Amino acid sequence: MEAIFVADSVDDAVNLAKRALGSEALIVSSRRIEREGRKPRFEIRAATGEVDPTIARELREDPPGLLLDAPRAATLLERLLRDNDVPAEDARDLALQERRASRSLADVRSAMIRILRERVGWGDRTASARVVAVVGPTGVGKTTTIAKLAARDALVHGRRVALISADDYRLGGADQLARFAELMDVPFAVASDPASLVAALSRFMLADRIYIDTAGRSPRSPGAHAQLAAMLSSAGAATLLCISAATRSQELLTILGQHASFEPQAIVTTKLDEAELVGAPLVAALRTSLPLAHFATGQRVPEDIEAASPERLASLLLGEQVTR
Ligand SMILES: Nc1nc2c(ncn2[C@@H]2O[C@H](COP(=O)(O)OP(=O)(O)OP(=O)(O)O)[C@@H](O)[C@H]2O)c(=O)[nH]1
Ligand SMILES: [Mg+2]
Repeated sequence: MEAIFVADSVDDAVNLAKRALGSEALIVSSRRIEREGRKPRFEIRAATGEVDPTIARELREDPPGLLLDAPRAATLLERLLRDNDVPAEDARDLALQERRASRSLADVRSAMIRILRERVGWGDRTASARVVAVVGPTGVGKTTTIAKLAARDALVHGRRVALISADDYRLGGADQLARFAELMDVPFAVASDPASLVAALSRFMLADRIYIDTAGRSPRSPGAHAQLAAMLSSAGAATLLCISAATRSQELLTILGQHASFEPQAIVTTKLDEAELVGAPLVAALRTSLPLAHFATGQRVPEDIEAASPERLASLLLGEQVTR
C-alpha cells in the first residue's frame, strides 16, 4: 500500500506516515511544496510491505529525500550486494553490520563504503617485494596487468624493472611480454624451470623490481599448478592473484581453491570496466581474507589501473559507470 502525507516539516510528515501505516512504513520519496507568501509544506510518499526490488534501481537515480530506516537500509544494502552476485549468506552478513538509517543515495554509498572498509583488507602486500609473480586463470589480464604495474614502477617511481615470462608452455606465450619489455627498454628473460628462473633472477641483480608472468593453465591440470607454485616459491616470489570482475561467484570459488597453493598475498581485479556485476573482488576478499590491491579498468597500458579502494568498489556496486 502506498499513500501521500503532507505536513509542515519532513519529520512531521514521516510521523504521520508511520502513524497511518505503521513503523515499518518505507518512505519512498519526499518533496518540498513552495507556496507564494507562505511557509513551504513537505510531501512524502510512503509505502508498506517489503522493499520493492525496483527501489535498488530507482536509488541509482537518486530520488530526492529518500528515507530508509535502519532495517530497510540494511535490506537495501543486502539486495544491492546480491544483485552483484554476492552469495546470499555473505550479502546478509555484511548488510546486517549497518544499523543506520539512510536518507539519500549518498548515505547508502557511505554505508557501503563503511562496510567494505571494515570487512575487507585494502592495499598491496607485495608492494615492497622485489620479485612479484602474477597468477590467475587464462585470459584474465595477467600480462596486461604486469605491463601496467611495471610501466608505473619505471615511469612514476623511477624503479629499475625487469620482466620474466614463465609462459614457455604455449607457442608464442612469452612474445607479448617480450615486446613490451623491448618497448620499455627493460631486461627480459624466459624461464621454463626452477633452474632457468634462478638464473634469470641472478642476471637481474640490479633490478629493484622483477615481475614474473605466468601462463593461465587449464583448471583440469592441477599438476601444472603445483609445478609452477613450487617454482615460484623456490624463487622467493611474492604472488598477486589476478581475477576478472566478470567471474560469477560460483566459478570464482573454484578458482580461489585452485590457486590457494600459490599462497597469494593480494588480489588484482581486472575488467571492472566490462563487468555487469562487480561482486567478484568482494567475494574473493571475503573468502580468502586477502586484501584487494589493484583495480584494472581497461586495456590501455599503463593508464587503466588504480589502487583498489572501498570508495570505488562501493560506487561500482551501486551501479555507477567506470570513469577513467
Ligand atoms: N576491458 C578490459 N580488458 C582488459 C583488462 N585487462 C586486460 N584486458 C584484456 O584482456 C585480454 C587478455 O589479456 P592478457 O593480459 O593477455 O591476459 P592473460 O591473463 O595474460 O592471458 P593468458 O596469458 O592467456 O592466460 C586482452 O585483450 C587485454 O587487453 C581490463 O582491465 N579491462
Ligand atoms: Mg598472459
